[in-house]
Amino acid sequence: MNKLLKNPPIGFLEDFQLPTGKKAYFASDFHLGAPTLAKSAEREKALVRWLDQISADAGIIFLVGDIFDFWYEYAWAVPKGGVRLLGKLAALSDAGVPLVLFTGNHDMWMFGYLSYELKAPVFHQPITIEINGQKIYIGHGDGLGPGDKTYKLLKKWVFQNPLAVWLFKQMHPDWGIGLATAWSQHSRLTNEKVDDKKFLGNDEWLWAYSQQVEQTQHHDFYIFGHRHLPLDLKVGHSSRYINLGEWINFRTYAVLEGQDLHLKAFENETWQHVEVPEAARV
Ligand SMILES: [Mn+2]
Repeated sequence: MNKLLKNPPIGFLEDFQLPTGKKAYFASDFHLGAPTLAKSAEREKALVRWLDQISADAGIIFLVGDIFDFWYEYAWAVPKGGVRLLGKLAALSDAGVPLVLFTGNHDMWMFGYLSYELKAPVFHQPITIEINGQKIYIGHGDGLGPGDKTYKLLKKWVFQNPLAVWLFKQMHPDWGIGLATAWSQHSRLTNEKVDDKKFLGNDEWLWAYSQQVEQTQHHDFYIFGHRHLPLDLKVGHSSRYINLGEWINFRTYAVLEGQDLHLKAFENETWQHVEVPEAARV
């Protein structure tokens, strides 16, 4: 396991208090840079409008992975793009809004630069936090739950392998970023359609994972990205699994107001919850 990819200490989140009247916001899977620069630019501007809107009452903002379709930090270089989003996040951070970042399977190679610029912790694995008395388990979600053996092996032996990460770093950034971008864009994102996205019932692996964690340790909410399908499902007696969806089609996010968490969509009137059977409903 690459030491650089280990979680930092939980820091200020340990005893974080949301100021009265403020809310906690959660969003993931922006995939900036994909599938084309033009489409990404449109999405990035929507993200800036969203951040402008929520800045009125945001007490903390969680960005839960796959912010970039590809991200890798060299010693002196980072990929082009994302400057509007990063500028907006930096401004929010400078104005005193706490930011918390998670890496996803597309942008796991964050080694301190964004953490420094945005004054935000960057987590590589899920964490447990408590806000407004609600215990929340939160992470991107890649490599968790049953199945996806190929990815789990790749993550362990290639993506997070210290030698592989070091070898990649030896490549000139034009080659490294070029190669990785091509690889990333050949993945599912470019081809996926909203219609293909159906609730998989008991095969929803992050739902299964949430139920498994809940058996040993109670959390009020399980919040993940990665699935690209906005879901709000019952876990155990009183807990919920929220999937944050994505910003290519849905522009969904979650907001914690008081003790309740809601899934919402930004500038997307036609969005509705994914149809799930009665038993899974919250
Ligand atoms: Mn994703």
